[in-house]
Amino acid sequence: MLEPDTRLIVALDVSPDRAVEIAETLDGYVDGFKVGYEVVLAEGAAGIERVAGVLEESFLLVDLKTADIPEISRSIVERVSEAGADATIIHGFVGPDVVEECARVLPVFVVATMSHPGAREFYDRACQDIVKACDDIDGVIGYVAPATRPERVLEVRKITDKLIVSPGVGAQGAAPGDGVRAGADFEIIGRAITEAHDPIEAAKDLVRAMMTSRPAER
Ligand code: 3DU
Repeated sequence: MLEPDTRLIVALDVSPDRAVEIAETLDGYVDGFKVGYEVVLAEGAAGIERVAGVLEESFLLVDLKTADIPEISRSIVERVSEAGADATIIHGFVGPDVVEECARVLPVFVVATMSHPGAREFYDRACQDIVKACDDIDGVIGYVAPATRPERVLEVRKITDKLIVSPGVGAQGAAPGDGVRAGADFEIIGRAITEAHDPIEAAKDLVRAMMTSRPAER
């Protein structure tokens, strides 16, 4: 299970070889890793298996932002599960039937809204409705909400007691701690670590910075 400790999930949007290397080095130090299309398009499910294979302690989240009809989404999640993922990410805008079907197979995080500026156009308007519609679904373990707009994290936190994972720190402009201070349990950080000269030091610095701005335990 994903337990908050460092509160850092590292997004490994890098080649499978590099993903394995960073995962091996930071396993047990960070709470989790996230892999997605960079790894899967390079090596298919085998790329996920390789990363899962080196993790002894940290949680593995597979992020394909699945957004198809229920049957197809379910079969995608089945493959992701077989490859060794502990959880996966499903878009919320597709509706609770898709989320429910996927959550029968593997624990899921639902995207409530996204971190880029364009998410204001459409996704933000659906954010509260998505969380309300998905919160009673067994297998939904949490939501993705943006550290770049902490007010959205707050909005999600008011509705749910489930986990919130928050991307947008570092390369996208949010500061370490912006997500957790607004009520997220974890921050998902990619390029600020994977593109750093020393990813281990970068991860440690980010965790220190997050700790100093942490809210009281909930
Ligand atoms: O910007 P970074 O390099 O720290 O990476 C952020 C990761 O989080 C990346 O894998 C991206 O796909 C994911 N993500 C968002 O950035 C924004 C979202 O709303 C959802 C996921």
